Amino acid sequence: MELVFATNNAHKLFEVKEKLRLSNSNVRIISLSEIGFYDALPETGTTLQENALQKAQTLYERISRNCFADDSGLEIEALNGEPGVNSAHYAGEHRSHEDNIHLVLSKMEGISNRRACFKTVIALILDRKIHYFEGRVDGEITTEKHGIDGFGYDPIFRPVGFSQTFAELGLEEKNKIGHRGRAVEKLVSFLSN
Ligand code: ITT
Repeated sequence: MELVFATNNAHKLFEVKEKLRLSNSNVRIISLSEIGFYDALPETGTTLQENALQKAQTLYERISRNCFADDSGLEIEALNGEPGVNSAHYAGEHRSHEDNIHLVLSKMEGISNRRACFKTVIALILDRKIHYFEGRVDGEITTEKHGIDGFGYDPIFRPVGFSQTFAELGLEEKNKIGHRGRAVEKLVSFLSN
């Protein structure tokens, strides 16, 4: 089965492809560049679910093919759930991972409650019907960056039960326990039933 992935984030695309490869799934992911779709995918909703649906629906309306989108965010308890749905442009519209990390670390300076979680919502449009799949991983925000793998906030997020950040653990481990990996597992199990 072929599904177009409505994302402009190359890291997400790679993560999901790897997860499907290791799950021996028969789902083949088609990227936006493979179908020559270069337009922006708006995400103006106030929740991950709204944004995931908005991205998937924008694409579906244009190409009429089965597709899905992923909207993800980091929620930090001591910052009342920030950056949350604003994770991509927390430090401004220029969407710099470096600046976002810097802003989180400076807001967290001197705060001892460092609990946080990553959440993913996948919206799948299959034969015109909408389905949602969610994934979550709990952890904590480190006091400085560690590691070079991954993207976004990975260098400052240490999942519960590990002494390394996602950026140190690497993709295979992140995909086993992470928010996106868990949501993709649910998607795969839905599609195989
Ligand atoms: P698309 O909407 O094109 O898929 P995006 O980068 O805008 O790509 P999101 O809105 O879902 O994707 O993600 C918001 C931001 O949250 C993202 O830019 C990262 O900064 C952060 N983020 C999401 N997933 C992450 C992950 O697995 N690890 C670290 N940071 C992540």
